[in-house]
Amino acid sequence: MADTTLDADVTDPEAVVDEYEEKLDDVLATVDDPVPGVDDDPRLELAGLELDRRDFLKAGAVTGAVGATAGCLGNPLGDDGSNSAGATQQSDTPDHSVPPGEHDQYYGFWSGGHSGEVRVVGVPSMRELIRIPVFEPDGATGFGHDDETSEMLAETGDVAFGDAHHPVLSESGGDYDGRYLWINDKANGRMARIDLTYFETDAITDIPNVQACHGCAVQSPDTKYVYGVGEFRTPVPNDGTNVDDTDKHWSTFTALDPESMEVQWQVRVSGNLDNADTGKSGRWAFATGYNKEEALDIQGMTHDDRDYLKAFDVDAIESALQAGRYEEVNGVKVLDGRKESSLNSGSNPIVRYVPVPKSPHGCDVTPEGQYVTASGKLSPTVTIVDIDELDSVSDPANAVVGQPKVGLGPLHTTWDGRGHGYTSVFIDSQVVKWDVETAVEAEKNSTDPVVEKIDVHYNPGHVQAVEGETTDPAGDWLVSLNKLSKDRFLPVGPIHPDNDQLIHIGDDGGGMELVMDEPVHPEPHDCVFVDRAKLDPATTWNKEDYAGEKPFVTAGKSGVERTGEESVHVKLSSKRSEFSESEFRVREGDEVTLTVTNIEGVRDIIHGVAIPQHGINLAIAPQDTRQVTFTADDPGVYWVYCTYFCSALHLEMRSRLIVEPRDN
Ligand code: RUQ
Ligand code: CUA
Repeated sequence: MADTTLDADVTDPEAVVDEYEEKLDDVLATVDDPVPGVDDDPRLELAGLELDRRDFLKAGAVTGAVGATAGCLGNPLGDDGSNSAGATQQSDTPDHSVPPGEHDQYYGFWSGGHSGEVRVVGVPSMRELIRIPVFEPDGATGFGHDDETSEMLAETGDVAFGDAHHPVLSESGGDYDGRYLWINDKANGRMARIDLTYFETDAITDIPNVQACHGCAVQSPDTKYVYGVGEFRTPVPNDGTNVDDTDKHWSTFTALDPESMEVQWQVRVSGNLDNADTGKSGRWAFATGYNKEEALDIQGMTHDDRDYLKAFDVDAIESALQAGRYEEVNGVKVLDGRKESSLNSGSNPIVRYVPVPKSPHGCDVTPEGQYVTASGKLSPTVTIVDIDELDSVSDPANAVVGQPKVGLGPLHTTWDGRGHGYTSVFIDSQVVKWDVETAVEAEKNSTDPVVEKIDVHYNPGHVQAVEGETTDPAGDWLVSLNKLSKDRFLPVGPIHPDNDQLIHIGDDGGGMELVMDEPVHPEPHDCVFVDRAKLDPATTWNKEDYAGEKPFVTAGKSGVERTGEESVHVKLSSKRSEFSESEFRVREGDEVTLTVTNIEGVRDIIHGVAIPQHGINLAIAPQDTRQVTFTADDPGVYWVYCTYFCSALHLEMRSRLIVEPRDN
């Protein structure tokens, strides 16, 4: 096997960059689609610096120079010297500002990458409204601190973090219905659901047979399934057997039930899987995949000039399930969807393998549902597949109906509902707008379909247009989620924020317009937007929603109840500005279950419960009840205090935990 590791002795920064560039050039040179030529403007404008687009990542070697000019940039937007604030005041510039007291038009849900959270952002203001913890505990909201949420985390892996990439919203009739949002955990093969009434994670599933759950999609139009896309190939079961027999290593495509969050079926495939989307009619789900070579290193994974877009025929899969043509593995029905599988040999294959240029990444279906696209990553093209053709062609390759050349490093594509695709191109640091029908009519590798390119700063991953994943995109705003911010913000140490850029796309005649930069905590991958009219979040809890699971503790029902020789149940109610008990006594060594209800019915009035030296931290919203269990090991007096500044007497909102020595 060829040596693919970097030269261990190279430490000179320039040499490291050169080596990276050479390897990238090698990989790109083997793509059988030609790389864009000299007709493209290769220069990327950076104030005080000129970089060749192809060499853009070399900018890492000159960050000192960029940093040195950061204080006098003053011209981040255009030649007219306007900055983003000035630009919004020009009458012909789309106004993204939302005055004090007014609301944004859209909710945006951002994945938080390895912060394991989802962030809620108002669009177009780009103000972050709140963060919803999903795979990691969060002190601010008490998630993962109370019994219920900490047990949910513990039972689904008990790992320190999750890597959340792709938020997807529940749909009814092809439109967002405001019920749920799902998000994957790439690091641990999990899928989580957020209840959009309470904006809280209410379920996590640890998916069997999957190590890295990457892509995420719901089956349009009515959310019949939620899909988790297993990326890494691992032995199944992964218990030390078959470590070297890579034929017994799998990537699987998983379908979960949206309500029960239980796995319904899995399809194991040839090669691996990456990102996903679904057709609009309910029949098809799609996933890109790189590493058709089933290699274990980068050189092997990028060896062949073709990979596959995989088209999963849901009807055929359900028929095969009904016919019992599955194997039960770790409690899950697994269908063999590999290329040579007997389930793929007849006239009704469960997976069609559509050849596309090597290592495709983004997988995106057009709003009306006619085409699915695979964005090239290592090819400068986007491959367009006609979904209806999948049924009529004998060779899936013939379902490819277009392949516009958009630029270097295409990653993801989104839609404006007016017939345009917008593709992020990572290496070129641009968002490229192209015309879908022109692309279908044009020759492959034509640049004719390209309508416009806009520079972004820098190296975009996902792009998302507002409601771009519905059948009826709003078409006014687009966000480019850029991985690197470099010179855009005050330097804050070596770990920089990413840069989300808001771009107005509502004026086809006037062109795309960069409106603002938004620094973001690492590392969002993807986002999804929904018009505010389609969500109806609660402002207080409805206690009926947890009746039978947890008590609603009023002042009259509060107190200490001994439940065993070494266990007590402490019940408290809370309101401004007191807990119902000014103290509660337990004995050394007791297991203490503490149940606290916030009896207020007024929105915004949250009470917290913190107990020093016990790690206890609850946040209780109006009409909510939270429970936590701990052991009172150390005799002494501990002040219990409210953590949310709830009233003028908030500091006085206290109680005392008294742990009496057991020998007394
Ligand atoms: S995938 S950009 Cu999960 Cu592109 Cu991150
Ligand atoms: Cu209740 Cu502060």
